[in-house]
Amino acid sequence: VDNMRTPLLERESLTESPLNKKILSIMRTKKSNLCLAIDYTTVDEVLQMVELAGPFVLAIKVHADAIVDFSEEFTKKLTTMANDMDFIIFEDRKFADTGNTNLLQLHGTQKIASWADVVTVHAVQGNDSIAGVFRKVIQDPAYRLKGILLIAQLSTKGSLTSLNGYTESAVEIANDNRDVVSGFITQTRVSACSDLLNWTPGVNLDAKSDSAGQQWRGVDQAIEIQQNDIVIVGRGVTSSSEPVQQLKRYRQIAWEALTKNDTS
Ligand code: BMP
Repeated sequence: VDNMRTPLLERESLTESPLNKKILSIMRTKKSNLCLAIDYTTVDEVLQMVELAGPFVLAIKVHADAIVDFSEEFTKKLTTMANDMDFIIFEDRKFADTGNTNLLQLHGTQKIASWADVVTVHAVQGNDSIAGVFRKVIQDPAYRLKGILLIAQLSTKGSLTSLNGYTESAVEIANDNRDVVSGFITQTRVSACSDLLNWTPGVNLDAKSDSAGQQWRGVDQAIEIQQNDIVIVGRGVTSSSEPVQQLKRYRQIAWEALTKNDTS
């Protein structure tokens, strides 16, 4: 397999995106290309896991709307922990509406723009509902939000992102808005462009699927064969009785896979 990835150090100096510079720098410092998806439903459980995971991860991904006692207090604690433990806060909101509604939701009850570094956005709504709205927020120093990840491919069985042309159109939106789009959520690397990061969910070393459409594969497949940069792992860690052991395991395997041919 040809390595489509530029060495990390080179990418860090090449990228014009402050968010990607930060991500690549954290990756190299912590030797981690692991993002932990914490899909717990209470603030206490989420924060306890963040405390354990902080040292091992590049990013913590949450679904704010799945946390039943979500509050501003929670986001204050999370941002403090992110600053102290040097990780990126990733809210997996998957915005998918008109530009005006996206904006309302960014500033709505959860005030996502104020505490998340990066959010996911579906490509389905088209360029004009994405670019202007997110650019406006990202360029405003009053907000923490610094970039978006476009959903190029979903990991779920039967996902419509595999329909002809969908993924390619998502990549086109990213290429046209490089100051806003920091990368993709995808299964297979979708862009050779060195400053668009390819994040991949659907990774589990011990299971192949759940009973609700998720499809998992191993790190070799995700990083070496499919050439992604960052693995997103959820239940492989969060459902384990020994999460720290699993965090160390995923981090090591994913980092070795990423840096195998990296001489930087
Ligand atoms: P798990 O490894 O427990 O299945 O968690 C995967 C996480 O990644 C979930 O939070 C899910 O919402 C997210 N995700 C995914 O699984 N597939 C995608 O294509 C996109 C996602 O954001």
